[in-house]
Amino acid sequence: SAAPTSPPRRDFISVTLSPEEVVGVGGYNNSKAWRRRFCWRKWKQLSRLQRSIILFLIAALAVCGVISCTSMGEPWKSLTNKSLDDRRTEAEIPGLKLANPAVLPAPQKADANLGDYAELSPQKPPKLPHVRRSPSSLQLKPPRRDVKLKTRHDTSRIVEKLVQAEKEVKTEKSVISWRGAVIEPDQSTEPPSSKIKEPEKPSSLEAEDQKEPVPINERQLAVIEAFRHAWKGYKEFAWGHDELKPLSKSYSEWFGLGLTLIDALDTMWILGLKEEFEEARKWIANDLVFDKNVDVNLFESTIRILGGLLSTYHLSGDSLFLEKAKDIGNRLMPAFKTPSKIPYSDVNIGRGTAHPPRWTSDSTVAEVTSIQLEFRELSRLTGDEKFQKAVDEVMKHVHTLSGKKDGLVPMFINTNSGQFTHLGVYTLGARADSYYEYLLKQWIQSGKKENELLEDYMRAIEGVKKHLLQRSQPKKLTFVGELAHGHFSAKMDHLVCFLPGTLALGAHNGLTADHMKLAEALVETCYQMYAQVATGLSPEIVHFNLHAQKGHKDVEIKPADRHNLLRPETVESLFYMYRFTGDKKYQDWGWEILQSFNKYTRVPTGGYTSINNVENPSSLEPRDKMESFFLGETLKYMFLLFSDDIDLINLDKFVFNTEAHPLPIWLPA
Ligand code: DMJ
Repeated sequence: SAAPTSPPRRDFISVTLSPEEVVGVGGYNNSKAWRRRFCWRKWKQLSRLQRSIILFLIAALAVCGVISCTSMGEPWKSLTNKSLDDRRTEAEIPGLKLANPAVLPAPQKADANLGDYAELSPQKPPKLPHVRRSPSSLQLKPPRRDVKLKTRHDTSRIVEKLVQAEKEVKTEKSVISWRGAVIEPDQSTEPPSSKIKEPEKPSSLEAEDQKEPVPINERQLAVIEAFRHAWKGYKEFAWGHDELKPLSKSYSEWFGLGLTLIDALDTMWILGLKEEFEEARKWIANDLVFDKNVDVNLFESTIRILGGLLSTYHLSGDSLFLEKAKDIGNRLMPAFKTPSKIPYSDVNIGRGTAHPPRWTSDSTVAEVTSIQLEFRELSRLTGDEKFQKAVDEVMKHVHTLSGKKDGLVPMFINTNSGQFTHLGVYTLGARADSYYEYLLKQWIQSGKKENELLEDYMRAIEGVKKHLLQRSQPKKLTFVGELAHGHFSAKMDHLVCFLPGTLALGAHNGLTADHMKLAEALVETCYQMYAQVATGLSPEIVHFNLHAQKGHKDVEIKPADRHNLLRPETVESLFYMYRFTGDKKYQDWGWEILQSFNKYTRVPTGGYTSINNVENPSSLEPRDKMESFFLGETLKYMFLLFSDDIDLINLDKFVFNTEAHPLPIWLPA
């Protein structure tokens, strides 16, 4: 206020300053004496009560000041300590600090909705009686900036560092095994939780290699030679591109993402091809870019690229591959933004947009139900639940859908309505095949607790037996045909030959023994699809004879189906059968097939080619294309089939995705 009167003596504070007292005649009077006098005069004018109140307020302010100074000091203190700690960690374990935090985000709290998944998946917070886990600050991977393929010797140096670090916190050591194939049962990794916890270590870092390596045999050497020959062509004429065209000595692009190179990474690791692996790794580090305006197929890029990167991360322990896996995983997520949450078939990974094929709003059933192993593993590794949530939702939805026939699913599903479409056609071949495979494999991946998956799998196999199983003439080969609107067709895709391997895997995991019997019968049929053909190579599709006719074999081939794309399914099943039975005939059958590939599909200047006519050895009509799965799957399964080392990708510790990329089985809670 500015009242010029003398202050009233009342019991409230009123400080009155006249302008003259503040600004003296002739301007602002700044002398100290004047100011002191002025203050003293004003103080005297106050009542005793007013003076006491002012003194009390000053005292109170002083006390508050002291208190707040003390508490503000704490954050400053901890901030300073933290940065000191950081510097110390870097100095003591050089490079180690960077590997994990740069790649793996801090674990996140689960969304409340994930509670819904408790029944579906074993998502209780894990008890870890035998997981040897160091504190998260020490869950460090070795630096991989200039990674080299590890020999046991190379490995041991990295391991020493880890062991040293872990010893300090009194935990037991982790050992990376050469080829990463060995994980002791009590060291395999644990399942995801609805509360997705801390990010996971790669399997290789938890492995303990205690055995002498099993020497590589002649047949395995032949596979290595075949791989090198294929790689030579790819390297020379298609390096960094999707597929080799070995005859025209050029390449073809599908997604423009170096598909063959990525698909082949873990094969090189398993085959022990150090140099090749290292140069491929360099390409991934320097040239693989996902920020591209390109449409990719969700399923194909998941099983080949995401799957390939994840398994290579597990085998090598190299965080580069996890980083890339995370990148592509995130870029694929827009596919799930549909009215039904059934994903679209295609995603533009640069723009972050997704769409169905131009002619329909349907997706393929096998495609939307065969991306789960990879996305679930990505969630487990990163601690980010969104990947698992998206794919689990698809499975839960498909589980409840009507339109199945005794567990057999139609081939299409609509992304708007979420309903099956084109009802009435049932096959275990193209567009449905890996739905069945992933039912079993997801159940195995998560520790055999997701009962809905198992139920769907068991029901489906009963459906196969009831509706699709027949025997051919004259050899009485058991085969899986198709059902179209009530009519049985004796047609079987080569793709169906994944089934014996899957059945055997189920039996190995405790399912009924007659699945194994069926597997034995079917794998023989698949072998006959090669053996009964002039080139010793199976066509893409066969028709079986249901009635004996003079001069006719069991297998008939239509002109449009005579091609062979170097597919893996039969060799894959032979591998499972040999692993579980030890019967050498499976190795011998695989050996015959390898020789046929070498005889009819090998291109002298490097690479192998698909052919159009398996029936005419003198007119093979090469298609001039080497599919990425020849290196990713076919040769890998060959090598594993010929191996007598059950720890070379131990099937109790790893589950193969549908592109032959091994992912760890999660440790039961
Ligand atoms: C691969 O991409 C996968 O095995 C897929 O499941 C089916 N087709 C090819 C191999 O034939």
